[in-house]
Amino acid sequence: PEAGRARPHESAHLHVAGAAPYIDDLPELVGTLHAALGLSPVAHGVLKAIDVERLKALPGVVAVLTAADIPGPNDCGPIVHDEPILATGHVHYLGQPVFAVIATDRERARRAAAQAKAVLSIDPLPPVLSALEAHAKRQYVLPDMHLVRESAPGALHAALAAAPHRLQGTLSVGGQEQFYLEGQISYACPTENAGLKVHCSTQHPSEMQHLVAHALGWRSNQVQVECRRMGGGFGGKESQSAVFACVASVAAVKLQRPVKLRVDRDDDFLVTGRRHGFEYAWEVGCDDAGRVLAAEVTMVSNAGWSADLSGPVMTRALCHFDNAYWLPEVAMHGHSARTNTQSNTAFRGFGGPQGAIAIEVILDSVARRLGLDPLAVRRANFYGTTSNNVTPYGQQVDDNVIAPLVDTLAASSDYAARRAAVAAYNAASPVLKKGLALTPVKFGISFNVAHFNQAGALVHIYTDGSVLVNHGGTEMGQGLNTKVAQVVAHELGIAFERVRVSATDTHKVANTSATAASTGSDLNGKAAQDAARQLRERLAALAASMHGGMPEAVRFADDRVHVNGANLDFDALVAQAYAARVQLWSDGFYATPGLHWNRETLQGRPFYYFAYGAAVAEVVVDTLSGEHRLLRADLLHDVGRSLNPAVDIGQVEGAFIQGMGWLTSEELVWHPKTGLLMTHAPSTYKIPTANDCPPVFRTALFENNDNVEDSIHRSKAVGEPPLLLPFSVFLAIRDAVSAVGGHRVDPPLRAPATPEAVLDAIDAVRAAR
Ligand code: MTE
Ligand code: LUZ
Ligand code: MOS
Repeated sequence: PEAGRARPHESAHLHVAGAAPYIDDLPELVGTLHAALGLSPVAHGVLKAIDVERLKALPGVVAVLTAADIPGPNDCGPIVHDEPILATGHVHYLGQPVFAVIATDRERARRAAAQAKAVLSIDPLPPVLSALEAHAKRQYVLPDMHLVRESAPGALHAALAAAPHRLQGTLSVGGQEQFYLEGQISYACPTENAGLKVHCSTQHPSEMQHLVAHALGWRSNQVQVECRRMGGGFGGKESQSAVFACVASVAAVKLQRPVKLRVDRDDDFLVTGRRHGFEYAWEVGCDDAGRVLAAEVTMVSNAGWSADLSGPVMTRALCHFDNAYWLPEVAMHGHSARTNTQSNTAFRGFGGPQGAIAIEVILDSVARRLGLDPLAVRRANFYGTTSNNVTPYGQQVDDNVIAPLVDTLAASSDYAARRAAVAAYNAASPVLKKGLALTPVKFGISFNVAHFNQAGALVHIYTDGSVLVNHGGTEMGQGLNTKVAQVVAHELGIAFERVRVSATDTHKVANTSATAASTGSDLNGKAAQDAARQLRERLAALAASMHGGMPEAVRFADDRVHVNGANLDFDALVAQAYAARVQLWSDGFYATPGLHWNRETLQGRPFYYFAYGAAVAEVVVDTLSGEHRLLRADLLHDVGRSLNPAVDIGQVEGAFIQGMGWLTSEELVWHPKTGLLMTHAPSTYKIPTANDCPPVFRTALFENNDNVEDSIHRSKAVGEPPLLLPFSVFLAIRDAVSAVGGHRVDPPLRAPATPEAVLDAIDAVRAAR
């Protein structure tokens, strides 16, 4: 059967040959113009004037757009309408687009836009550049969120006061740049009679259609947005492709010429936001075994200058603070701080990693301060299967496999023996210290905005028996099109090679959700299956009418149709269906059942099911330089019944390395006075490379045939959950630093654990010893 077969990504042969076209590779239409954005050179100020005439006189410049040129509302905020496309009145961060230059070629457009400093008159105001500074000023993009679960009013504080051990701490975790290899790009082409086609590298074509129409003062049916593939999105093209789509579109319509807007890497960093950095203050009460009796945490995210998706990100952070653990009395407070920096947005995990890492560090601190083994403390706190299994937001955890999964991994990775070996190594090694950690993951699957959990698809069977699928999801390298094609081939009993998936296009499937929250194959796979099933039923009815027997008994397999003892060729049956005037195309639709959510109380069932995983990491830290190496990683991850184990293992490995980059090497530094993001290119911003993969890297999928929910072929979403597996790397580094103090001092290690951060933590451990 096709579902469950390991096969390469449908475009892999094109990717490796450089033959997969991205938007900048599409043949340009005659008359195409190029846009570049003029960016605010200050982090905060009052915009007094733009010397447009000076820009227009520059070589190759055809037009200059400012906010005044936007025909509709100057707004591209995805949820809250606090985000002008081009700045007016105030500038809110260094890098904010203020104007756009449209020129005959990209080079000239960029040269002119680079004159921003000379043509903008801005009265500077003091910027607020850190989340804690904004928090102190109570400056937020959204109202506070509080998620509290108490057995009785006041029980949390009573439990904290009565607990045998009461601990407090703080933690700082940095943000992360998506660093998609294909940068943000839109190519807008006017069509006839006030129409527009936009090629946009986006995870959310419907939202781009909607925002472009809004900016133009048009209706949605005038705008078509298409995306064949992205060179990566990672959340960075869920909402933040909008400013590029809107600027290119407004220019194209105004000039009635095709306009392309592609920013270079530096501008991509300066204009768009990324993963929210978080600051935490926590307090827990626990018993002698390290079992948490009560926990309270305050999380402050750096939202940047506007709301963007910061609300749902904070919601997901609050709903993942529990990770795999039963917290009987718990209070969480979330603040989305407004700062004069880029507006932070979705990034793989969407706040989940930021929520869950806090409890992992807390449990590690509990273990250190009580002198217990961190894995024993984790196990003591796992959710139960029949009791102690309700999350703080009121959803019962009824698919819990965390204990058997961790047991399997502890055994296969030889955890206990290696723990002893690491201790022996450290006893004999004064400078190099090894660390080992095992961390679990539980991740909720579904958009935490319930109505986004819907999808549509179209399946066409042509008279030659070939099949074309279109669905609302977008392909960003994650293998969604491969999985959807497998689902359709499986349903029709035909070879995978017969099925082609076409570009995502708002003219084909309407009102789609972002391809995000890891739900792409869950939602679009189900929608495509629904369409294919209708076609199969029509073909079965025809076959039964010709050959006798029950339509339900007709079987489709291996390009053949088995009916009442006869055995037909699929193509021949299709040709007969056409001649019999049977409709050979169908739509399909899916909405995830059973979800409900109260946004005021933060209670309900936001997730259809949970995905689980665990990882063991072993590191060695050089205590003189602060550098570390990951020596070995063992990953075990639950994808239910995998739709495609090859693609899934690639997702797990990729997410692990990407998350490791977030926690170890990717550091964002804003100039403390000017607010310039100084790490705005690969020269200063360090993502992991192939060389950072551990020499021993073992990834396995957990045997779990029992997804309790009716997901597509009982598979589980895989895109984001494994990004939490590299918590093990951060905690292994923490373990190695802790070894410096003979495991008697809890190390104050911040993320990313750069050499500087590791040395700071080692200094603190030595000072406290
Ligand atoms: N994998 C690749 N190669 N490129 C990407 O951009 N994005 C991740 C993940 N895996 C991404 C990726 C993110 S943030 C999400 S939400 C999911 O893929 C989205 O796709 P899916 O829902 O189809 O898994
Ligand atoms: N919720 C969520 C969202 O859980 N994941 C997402 O990617 C998302 N995007 C927009 C709004 N809510
Ligand atoms: Mo993924 S952060 O939900 O695009």
